[in-house]
Amino acid sequence: MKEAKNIVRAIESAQNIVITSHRSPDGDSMGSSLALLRFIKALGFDAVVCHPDPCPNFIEWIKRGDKILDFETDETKVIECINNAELLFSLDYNALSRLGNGMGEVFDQASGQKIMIDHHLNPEDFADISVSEPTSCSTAQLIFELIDSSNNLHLISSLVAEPIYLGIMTDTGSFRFNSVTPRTHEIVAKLLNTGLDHSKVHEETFDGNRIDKLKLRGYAIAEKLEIVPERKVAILSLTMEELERFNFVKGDTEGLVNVALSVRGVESAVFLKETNSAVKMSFRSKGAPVNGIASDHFDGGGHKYAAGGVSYLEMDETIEKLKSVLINYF
Ligand SMILES: [Mn+2]
Repeated sequence: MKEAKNIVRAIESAQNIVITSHRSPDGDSMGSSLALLRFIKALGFDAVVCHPDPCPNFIEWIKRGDKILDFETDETKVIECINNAELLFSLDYNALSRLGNGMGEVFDQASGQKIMIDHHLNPEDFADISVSEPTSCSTAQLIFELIDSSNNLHLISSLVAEPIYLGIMTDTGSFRFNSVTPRTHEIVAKLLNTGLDHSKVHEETFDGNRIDKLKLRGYAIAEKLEIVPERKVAILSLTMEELERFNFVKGDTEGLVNVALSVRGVESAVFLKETNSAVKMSFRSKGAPVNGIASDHFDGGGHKYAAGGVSYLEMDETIEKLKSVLINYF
C-alpha cells in the first residue's frame, strides 16, 4: 500500500483520532475499526471509534473491552469527538451517505484530515487520502496491508489479528468468494502465527443461535420452500404471523435466501418476508441476473446476482405475480 507510510505519519502527528465506519455494522466494519484502533494503540497513540449505530449481538464479543461510541446512543459525544479530531478515518465505506444523515453531515463539516480505506466500487471524493482497493476481499485485509507496508508487522499481536481475521472471514463468506486470493491466505497464515485462535472466531460468530431462530429457519425450509423446476428457481416466503410465531428478531432470516439457492439444480432464489408496510424481497442467483426482475416488477434493483425489491400486494398475490413473470427472466 503506497500510502501506508504517510498514513502512519499522520497517526503519529495527530492530536485526536476518530475511526468511523458505515451504518448497520458487520464483521468487516467492526473488524477493520478495531484492528486499526489496536494498531494505533500498539504504536503508542490512541483513537476513538465512532459508528452510526450499535453493533449487532453476534459480533459484540469482538470488542473485548474496547469501547465503541455510536451516534444513535451518544449523539452529543460523537459530534464532539468528530469536531475535535485532527485525523478522521473512513473505513469500509466510500460515500458519506453510508454514515446516515445526521452523522454524515457532521463528518462532512469536520475540519480534520480525512483518510478513507475501503474496498467498494465507485468511491466518492471526500477524503484527503483515499485508499480504494476494490480487488481486496475486505477492508480488514487493507488494514493488514497498512500495517505490513509501514514495516510494523511486529505490532500484530493476536489481539490485532483477531478483528482482521473476523473481517476477512465474514466478507468472504468464510473464504469461499472469488475475492479470496493467494494473498488473503498468506495474510491469514501470518495472523495464525500470532497465536490467534481462529476456530474460536468462527464459533463466537456463527454458533450463537437462539433456538427460536433455528426453529423458524427449520420451519421455513420444511414447510415454505417451493421449487419451480422449469425455471430453476427456489421461492421461500414468511408471513408476519409465521415470523411472530417464532418470536422473530432482526437477523433471524439473514442468509436464508442462500439456503434456498444451495439446492442442487437451483440457479436463482427469492426470499419474501412480510412486514407491517410491505412484502420485502431478496433475489439471489448463480445463473441469470436478478436485478432486472427486481427493478422491472418489484420497485427494486441491486447487483447482477444479488438484488432487492418490494411489493405492496398481499403475500399470496405477490408470489403469484412473481411466478407469472419468472419465464421472462429465467
Ligand atoms: Mn467490507
